[in-house]
Amino acid sequence: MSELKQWKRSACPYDCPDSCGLIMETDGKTVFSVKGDPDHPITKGFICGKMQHFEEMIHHPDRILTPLKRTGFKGSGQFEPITWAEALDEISDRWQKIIENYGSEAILPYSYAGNLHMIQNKCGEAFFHRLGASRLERTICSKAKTAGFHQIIGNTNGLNPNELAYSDYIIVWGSNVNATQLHIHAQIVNARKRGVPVILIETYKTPTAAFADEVLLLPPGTDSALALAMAHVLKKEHLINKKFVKKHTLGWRRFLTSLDQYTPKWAESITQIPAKTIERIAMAYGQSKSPVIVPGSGFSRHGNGAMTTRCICTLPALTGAFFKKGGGIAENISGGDAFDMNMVRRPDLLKKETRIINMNQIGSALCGEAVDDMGNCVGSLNPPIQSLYVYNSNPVDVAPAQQKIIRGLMREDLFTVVHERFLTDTALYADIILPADTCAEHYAITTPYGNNAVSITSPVIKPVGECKSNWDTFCLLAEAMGFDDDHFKQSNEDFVMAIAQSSNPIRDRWTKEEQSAFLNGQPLLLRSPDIPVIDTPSGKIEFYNPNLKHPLPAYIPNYGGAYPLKLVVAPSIYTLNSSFTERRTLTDRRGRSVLKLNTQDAYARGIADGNIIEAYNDLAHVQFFADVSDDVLSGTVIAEGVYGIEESLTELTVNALLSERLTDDGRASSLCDNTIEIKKI
Ligand SMILES: Nc1nc2c(c(=O)[nH]1)N[C@H]1C(S)=C(S)[C@@H](COP(=O)(O)OP(=O)(O)OC[C@H]3O[C@@H](n4cnc5c(=O)[nH]c(N)nc54)[C@H](O)[C@@H]3O)O[C@H]1N2
Ligand SMILES: Nc1nc2c(c(=O)[nH]1)N[C@H]1C(S)=C(S)[C@@H](COP(=O)(O)OP(=O)(O)OC[C@H]3O[C@@H](n4cnc5c(=O)[nH]c(N)nc54)[C@H](O)[C@@H]3O)O[C@H]1N2
Ligand code: SF4
Ligand SMILES: [Mo]
Repeated sequence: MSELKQWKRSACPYDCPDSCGLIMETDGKTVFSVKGDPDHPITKGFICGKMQHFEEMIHHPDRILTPLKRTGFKGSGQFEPITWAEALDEISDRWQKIIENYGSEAILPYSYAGNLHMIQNKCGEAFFHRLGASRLERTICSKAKTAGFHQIIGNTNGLNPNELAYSDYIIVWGSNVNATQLHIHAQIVNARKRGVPVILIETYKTPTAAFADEVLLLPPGTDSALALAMAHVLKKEHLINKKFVKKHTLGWRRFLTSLDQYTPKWAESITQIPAKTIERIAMAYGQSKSPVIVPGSGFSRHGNGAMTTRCICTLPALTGAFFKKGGGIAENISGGDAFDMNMVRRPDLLKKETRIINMNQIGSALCGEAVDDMGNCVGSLNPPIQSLYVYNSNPVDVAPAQQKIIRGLMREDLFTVVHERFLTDTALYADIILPADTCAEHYAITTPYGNNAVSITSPVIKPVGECKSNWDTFCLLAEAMGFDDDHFKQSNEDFVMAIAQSSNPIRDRWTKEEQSAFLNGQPLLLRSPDIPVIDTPSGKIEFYNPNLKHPLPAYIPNYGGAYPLKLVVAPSIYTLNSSFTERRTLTDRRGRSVLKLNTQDAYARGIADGNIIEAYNDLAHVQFFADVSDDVLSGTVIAEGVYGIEESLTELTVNALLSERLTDDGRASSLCDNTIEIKKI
């Protein structure tokens, strides 16, 4: 029996900084419509186009509703339904045999951020620690940016989107906020109405360019030259906040001395931005009271990504903008610190240090190769990976070196399990598929990475078909493997409440009323101090750091490569990585898979707008449609959006052209630092 229709709270589970609060109209069985939660302090009733019809995803006819077993060859997409009991038996039997023959490190989990909610995102780590499996280094996204922050400002908190209401100068540094940081974007639109200048620093004219007063395009990977030249101008024009620098930073004298070499003229030769423009922007930044930088992650997905982040951070450090209301960096704020993540991750269940495989090098790993940080083969993996368990991710479409990943997944001796909602390009290679649920079907804790509004949510409908959450699935797998730990015997609801009720100094700052409202499902902002606490080992911003390879922020070129065009991958406003591709209304609006290239580069190769072109490098040959314009600088090529193999012209997507090289620090992906050549076909 269905209940009467009513609106219930939920929270967006996607890998997006905002983690919006949602309300869903439901009768307990069906979700009829989805809106932004008007009482959520950041969402304020406003969500992106992707989530406005989330009910279409929940009740999509292509959703996987039962466990499936492969019947055809790997990749054929032929499966038959089986029961959960059969699936669990098969998985536990195969794993027991693999453990006997190769040891437990022959099993590898692969997950990222399909579901960002705290328990559903991290609960697999506890299970695989207990199993003694190889560990996955989860660094595909922005760990080089985190490492760069650590090198200079540590864990110092940044701004919430709402605080941009006090900013008087905004630099959006390599973020397509219009697509990826919706509530910051809304604040930027408001700020412009107040007359606040908005500067965008990008590799191409993204949709956000339409919302900026000035767009500075530079070749990918050159931002640190721009940042250092801006710092040079701040010094030359006496725009450094001496009081702040003396009191709150370390090594400022050495850093200021090093700036002499980084003149705007020098930076012009690297960034193609005229020296006069660099001077003007730096002065406007330095003369503002509360300038804010809104950084994206694209610039950090380069061989010099951590260093670039560090160089950008020098600007609010020199001006003292960090301590100004609405000033500093709109980043480094999250709800994560308010909970004990180890209650979910359970590092204590790891009985001995197990092998670590970097997720950006999954292709090599599946092909049995041990590789170094530059992705070069240095030997064989021992033991080889005999089983891969994928959840919350779609590596065939999102990870680099796509051809290698597919080759690895084709191995007859590899036992692959994929826990998914749809038959993704990765699930096609599974031996067993387990059906995954959605945020409407389970309990969750929301800990955003772009603001600090946290919430707990309950299911609004019963699970669709036989779908199960990640938590419930890992509990069943634990039982099938004979683990008797109480941890895996908690219900999803009890686990959420145990975490939500555990004491934590950040949540303890709430009043008693706030604490009980939170436990009753009210999304609430955490209280952060008015002035951020500089959270580095010295308690100061560290311009000089003798423990690093480069003790001072410096210009280090990115990796580049042998081919003439620099390839950047960027997000699409209509989809989110490979998620949302089941929704035809969104993919139709996104259109076909194109490479954006400059008019001169196209002309030199006899390419016209709309032509089919082949992009190639040492890794692969991939075809696209050409999108020719001056929105991109000559020498740069852009691939927006993650496309599926079915939508591609050559059974490969742009990820086949991306290398497995890791960044300078943070061991992150260098997805935006690859080179290609293009020809018309
Ligand atoms: N609609 C939508 N929303 C999303 C996503 C999505 O795919 N679609 N992805 C989600 C995820 S996983 C993440 S991590 C966040 C990311 O969101 P943000 O961290 O805000 O970053 P992006 O918008 O991905 O920024 C990438 C931008 O960096 C630029 N870029 C690349 N290299 C350089 C460089 O060297 N210098 C400069 N200045 N710019 C460079 C690219 O042109 C691109 O526009 O967004 C999330 N939200
Ligand atoms: N070409 C290109 N490549 C990219 C990027 C790009 O912009 N361009 N972006 C990069 C970035 S920044 C990132 S973070 C990565 C993201 O890589 P991923 O985190 O792998 O992101 P998605 O492609 O969204 O895949 C998530 C999958 O998880 C599934 N899923 C969702 N919820 C659940 C759940 O509760 N349980 C289970 N078991 N599964 C669930 C979804 O159906 C989906 O197939 O991609 C990277 N790769
Ligand atoms: S994808 Fe991002 S902007 Fe859209 S509803 Fe989810 S959290 Fe909000
Ligand atoms: Mo990401």
